[in-house]
Amino acid sequence: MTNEIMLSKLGFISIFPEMVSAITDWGVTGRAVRDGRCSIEVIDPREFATDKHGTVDDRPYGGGPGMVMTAPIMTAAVESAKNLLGDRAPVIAMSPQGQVVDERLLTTLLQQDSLIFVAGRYEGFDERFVSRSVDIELSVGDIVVSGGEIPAMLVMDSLIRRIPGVLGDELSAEQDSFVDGLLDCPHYTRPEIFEGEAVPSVLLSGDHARIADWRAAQSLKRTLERRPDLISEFDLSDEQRSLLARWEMQ
Ligand code: 9D3
Repeated sequence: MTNEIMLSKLGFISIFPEMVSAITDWGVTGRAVRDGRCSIEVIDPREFATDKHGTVDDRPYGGGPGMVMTAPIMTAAVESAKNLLGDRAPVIAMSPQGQVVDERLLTTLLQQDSLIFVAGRYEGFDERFVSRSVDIELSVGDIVVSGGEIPAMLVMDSLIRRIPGVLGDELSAEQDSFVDGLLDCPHYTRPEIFEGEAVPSVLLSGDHARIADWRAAQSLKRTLERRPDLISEFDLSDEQRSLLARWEMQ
């Protein structure tokens, strides 16, 4: 990112706060946290419950199945997160009713210095909490999961890996699928022949220009075949356009 402000502080509000270890303890995101490239404040709404059982939910007005996370408790949890992360930190509630996340949205979220993620359980949040305290509702797509924690951590993972310096030796985040709008090319490693199937010879040629061309063509071909919805003529280069035109003739 060439922007002035860069994301470095995250909040994670959840009644299952230990789930955040999936991010903080493993891999690229774990290293980012250990190296101080980002920090994660974890808040359990149960801390703000007023009864001895730590109740955070209640029965829905109008009846029906399931429970609803209460507005007073979720509001207190967000206030607490804002005390830790700053008043202007956008609040993102994970919800099946939200906007479906993509890299374009992540690019705008990366330009905030702090973000607060709210994960729900049960049927969801009291709508008055959503309308008063939530800036963005995010979904991870048309799939039903058991709560907002894994969706929130999916988005947090994707954000953290795009913080400058987080990806070291690994492929740069700029080259990743979807950031340039195309699927990745196929990859091969040893052995050179596996069950009679050889590695494409171009990859053994040592001709780096030809290899780069082959990979770019494979990316474009696979995207055309598997995810034509990702191809917008706007951001194709002249070379890509002529490759596409050639394939469309065949
Ligand atoms: C009965 C209707 N269901 C709503 C589609 C109930 C329901 C299912 C799953 C209520 C909450 C949930 C929990 N899901 C999330 O919190 C969630 C989610 C998801 O299920 N799919 C995609 N993105 C997300 S973000 C948060």
